[in-house]
Amino acid sequence: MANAIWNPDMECMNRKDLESLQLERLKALVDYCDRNVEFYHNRLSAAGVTADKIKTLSDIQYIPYTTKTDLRDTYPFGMFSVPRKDLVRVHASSGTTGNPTVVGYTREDLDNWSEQVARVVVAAGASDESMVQICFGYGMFTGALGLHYGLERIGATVVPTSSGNTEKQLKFMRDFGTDTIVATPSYCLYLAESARERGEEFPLSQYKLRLGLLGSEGCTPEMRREIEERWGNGFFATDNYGMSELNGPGMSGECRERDGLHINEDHFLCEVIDSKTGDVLDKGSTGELVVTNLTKRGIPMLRYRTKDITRINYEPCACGRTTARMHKIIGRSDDMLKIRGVNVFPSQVESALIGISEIGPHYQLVVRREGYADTLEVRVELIDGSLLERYGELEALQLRIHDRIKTILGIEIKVSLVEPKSIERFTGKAQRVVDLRNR
Ligand code: DLL
Repeated sequence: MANAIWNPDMECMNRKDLESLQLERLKALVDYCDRNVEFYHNRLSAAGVTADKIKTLSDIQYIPYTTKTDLRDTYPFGMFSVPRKDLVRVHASSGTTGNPTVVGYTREDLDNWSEQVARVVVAAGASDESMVQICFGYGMFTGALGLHYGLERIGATVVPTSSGNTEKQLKFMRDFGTDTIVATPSYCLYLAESARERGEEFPLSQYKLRLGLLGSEGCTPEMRREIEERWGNGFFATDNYGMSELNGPGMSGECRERDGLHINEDHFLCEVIDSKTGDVLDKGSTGELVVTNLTKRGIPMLRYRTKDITRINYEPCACGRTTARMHKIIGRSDDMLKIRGVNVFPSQVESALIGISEIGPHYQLVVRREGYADTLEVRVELIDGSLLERYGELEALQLRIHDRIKTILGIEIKVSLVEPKSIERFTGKAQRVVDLRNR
């Protein structure tokens, strides 16, 4: 796989030049929001902020945060800043409650978006030689079309299979010699599993798959190793991140060093805050990521609270890029389960489960309230269902898993080992948590 840089001028810029470009863009954005979006005009006026008050990047702290609730409250187009005829696309992300969040793109936005994705996929190792199967659902979700346009921009051959229809996905992969896959980590793993169910052996040597552009949901290093071992043949999985409110995929992605996700900093100005107090944290601290999309025009985003937990490393990378790198998403502040006062992220449970040969990579966390106490049940699938009848072995395995998870979380849990294939599979983002406390 190639080790190229798509836009060295931007990706390898020295920090001083980058920061002055960010400042110039930030001022222009504040002015633009003030003049074109009533919502922002009101917010900025109430806070006493105008573009000429922004003298340094740290003056961003005077701008109020924007949240998903603001987008929902102004559904569908209340935060758009251009007349509808200037929009060339809309996308939406479906939340679990209330109105979806709707986002709009001008032609210039689509152009910037493709550029951002082009950088991310080239950093991961894709090139104009790549044959890429996009297994994200095409539609209102930003994942498929976002990656599609970025990959076309670099000249890759795109195979837009969309999600689902596993048999056909595998057939095209074999027949076309697909070498790169775009999917969620859980779907990439599921495809490998499905190939084995057709009677193929791990590692899956009938396939030419070498590169995974995986994103849209978290993936622990342990799960990534599992995915790579199943596909075999040097399959190299990379992580990329984004969200529809910030265009979609393309905000950041890993290079071949896989030591953090390079942020497209000329487009995205990032801060890390304490999600409880809203205070901006020192560089390098772990907290909630807040992003200002410096170049977005259809629906501009000032200090958007992502709810994703990470930290940012500003050291230059061995790959030659100087852009800051965000750590893999550790969890979401709203995904974090508070169980008997302890913070629990699904990713912690995942890292405890991977590597135990008797169980598959599918799991679910079920939280209940019994009396006044919260309980956590971790449901895990066995690879061999006949173990359910061998009580001695089953109990020993249950205890081993229990102890591993308990050591990491520090709280009592219940482990249930369940039949193979009894936990629901997802072609999009996997849903790991079932919270029954408020039912
Ligand atoms: O998931 C955009 C995307 C598509 C990114 C394809 C990468 C690849 P939304 O549907 O709006 O957009 O969901 C955004 O998904 O706030 C994170 O919580 C989560 N997420 C996205 N990428 C990652 C990742 C797309 N690499 C929400 N790791 C975000 C962990 C991720 N979580």
